[in-house]
Amino acid sequence: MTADLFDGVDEVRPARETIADGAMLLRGFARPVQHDLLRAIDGIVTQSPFRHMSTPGGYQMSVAMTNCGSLGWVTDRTGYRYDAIDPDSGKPWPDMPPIFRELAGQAAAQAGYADFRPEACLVNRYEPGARLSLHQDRDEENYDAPIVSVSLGLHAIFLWGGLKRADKTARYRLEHGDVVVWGGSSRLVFHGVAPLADGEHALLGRQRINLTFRKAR
Ligand code: MD6
Ligand code: FE
Repeated sequence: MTADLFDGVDEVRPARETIADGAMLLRGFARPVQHDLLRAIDGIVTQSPFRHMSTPGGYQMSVAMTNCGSLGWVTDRTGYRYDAIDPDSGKPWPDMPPIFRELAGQAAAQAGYADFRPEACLVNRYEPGARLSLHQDRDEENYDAPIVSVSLGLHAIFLWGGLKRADKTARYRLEHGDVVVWGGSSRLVFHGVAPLADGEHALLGRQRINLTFRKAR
């Protein structure tokens, strides 16, 4: 890792909360680099704009998505997969910005996962009413690496379940700048996002953007 993201702001000690074994919420961890992240997101969506993908069952997702990195997560009528090519542009996904890599690596390290080097970053955009139903992240080839998830903009209610779909869910409020890291025995926990409440965020307006970093292969 290069320079510490918190150089010069040593008084900022992000609060950490353990959600479950292997899963940690780092409140405000991304705030020191919020402007760099937003600038980088603008660059990504210029090359590969947000789009509403279709599920294998034929529904259009309410969350709009794009990706950066050498692999991107896509869904269409044929299923879910990681693909090096953006199906809309026909070109590789935009490169992962260095600030994304550094943030993901430092968040993972804070949560106890050393040397996290994701090659995929899914960028999700929620507008009021958009939601993500309960799911497991299991399109990756192995589950050894954690997933790092960064929340920006309007807050969301994150639903955290168990290893079975029917398990009871806990609710966590994810605010602008919060980072969730999870792996280990939590890696296959069912989770989702409740319908986004309307609001106005000072930097992002009426939306929430979530970045999820993964090692896909
Ligand atoms: C979201 N996140 O926060 C959706 N999945 O908008 C996810 O589905 C997710 O945050 C795996 C790991 C972390 C996540
Ligand atoms: Fe997920």
